[in-house]
Amino acid sequence: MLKLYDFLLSGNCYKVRLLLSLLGVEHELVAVDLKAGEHKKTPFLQLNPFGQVPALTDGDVVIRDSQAILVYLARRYGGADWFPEDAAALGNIAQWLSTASKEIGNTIATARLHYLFGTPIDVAAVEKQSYAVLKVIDEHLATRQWLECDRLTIADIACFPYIGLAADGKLSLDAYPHIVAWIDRIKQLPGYVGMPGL
Ligand SMILES: N[C@@H](CCC(=O)N[C@@H](CS)C(=O)NCC(=O)O)C(=O)O
Repeated sequence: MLKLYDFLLSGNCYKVRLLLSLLGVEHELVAVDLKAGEHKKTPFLQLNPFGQVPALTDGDVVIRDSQAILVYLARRYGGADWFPEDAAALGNIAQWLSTASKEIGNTIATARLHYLFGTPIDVAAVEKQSYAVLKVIDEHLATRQWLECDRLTIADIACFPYIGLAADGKLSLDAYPHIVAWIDRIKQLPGYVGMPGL
């Protein structure tokens, strides 16, 4: 059985739970006790030597990193629409996987880490950077329903959680109506599941 090594409050774990649910893939959730430092010890380090959740096992396949897991699940269990073969479409989707990891991870997700888990940050700087990222994404979504390919892909699933959880980082989405509409569209999807804060 496919196993997701998971932490309930992690947006990176949640994006994998969301795709699994949208695809209807049977799986087992294995809770990793981050408070107890379980992710920094063996046996978890054998799954991800970087000591971070999520990690996924599917038979002999072991994948770490939420974006990489989305790629695997899309190709293994989703139709071609989730992560197409076409070179331009692949590149267009991959740019958002990268954006989820860096531009969103270092800003909007970091603000949330600060307010929920007490991680020290330069609040004013992170806030400014977060709104700059949200502005770019809102402008991108002004002329389209989904981030790429005129349909839901793993680009949307990768970027959605921390943007949807912006309020946890005391960030307002009021100035970004296209993002708000995109969040609503995702929440209407058959098979959608939420998490605390969403
Ligand atoms: N790029 C990785 C980042 C994973 C990540 O930051 N995981 C966090 C939870 S959201 C974690 O395990 N933090 C604990 C730590 O780094 O010690 C991904 O997308 O999966």
